Amino acid sequence: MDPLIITVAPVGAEVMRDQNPNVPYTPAEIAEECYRAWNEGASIAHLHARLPDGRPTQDPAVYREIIELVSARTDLIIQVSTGGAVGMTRSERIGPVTLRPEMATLTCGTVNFGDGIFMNSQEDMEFFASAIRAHGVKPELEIFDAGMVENARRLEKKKLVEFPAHFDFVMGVPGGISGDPRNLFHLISLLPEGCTWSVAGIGRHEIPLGAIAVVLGGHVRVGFEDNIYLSRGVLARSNAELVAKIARIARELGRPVATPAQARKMLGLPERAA
Ligand code: KMH
Ligand code: ZN
Repeated sequence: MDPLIITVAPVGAEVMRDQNPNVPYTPAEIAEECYRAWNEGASIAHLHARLPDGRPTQDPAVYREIIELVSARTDLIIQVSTGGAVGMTRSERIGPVTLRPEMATLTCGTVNFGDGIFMNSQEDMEFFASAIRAHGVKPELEIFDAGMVENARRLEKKKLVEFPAHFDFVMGVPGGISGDPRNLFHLISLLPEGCTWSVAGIGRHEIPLGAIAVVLGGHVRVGFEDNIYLSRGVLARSNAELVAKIARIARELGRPVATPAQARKMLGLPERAA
């Protein structure tokens, strides 16, 4: 089995410090969390940006600052969000892709997102897919519900994404597919030939679904974007604790953890210049 790619999602767009005081906001704080997560075995950083008061922003200047700080201290694969936050416009959301990071997310459909609606119409998806492609960035196809895999296939038919691609199953968002392990088996069964996949379980689903991915040969995303608890009722002190936990489980189960260089190879990304 290939080594396990661990993605750290250190901040997201929704979670705030009143829920966990360790949530990073500033570029320096986000970069520090990425550095600690890298030390524990993360190989991809799924980045969102925040303003100093914690509000989400897609401002490329803020992303640039985070990326420079992360890349100065680690060889993490940089993956920017094009999801941003519910309610952001397309042109806002695409902002960080103009920095030509190695990867960017591409959500393959609209989904209820708690009380909001995370809008990704066909036209939106084609806009994001075209821009990601035009900038030479590798997409990670975000799947919040089963029909989204079919939408990904439509994008491939239109030559807006290439297969085999890398998918991420986000499971347990209120409004999307639930974190029931049976759903993970179903999603995997829908994947086009040769595609790689990871799972991002929301809240209490994060580690159990991650453990299943470890066994099945998939990959795992952990971090405050998806889950703020280390165990029931115990807030994680850092994203690194969540990375360390899934890395420990992987090792116990006999699955080595990928370095960023190994992850680049598995994902078909060019090597990073030393
Ligand atoms: N914040 C969510 C509405 C992504 O990063 O591409 C969307 C999201 C997905 O986080
Ligand atoms: Zn995200």
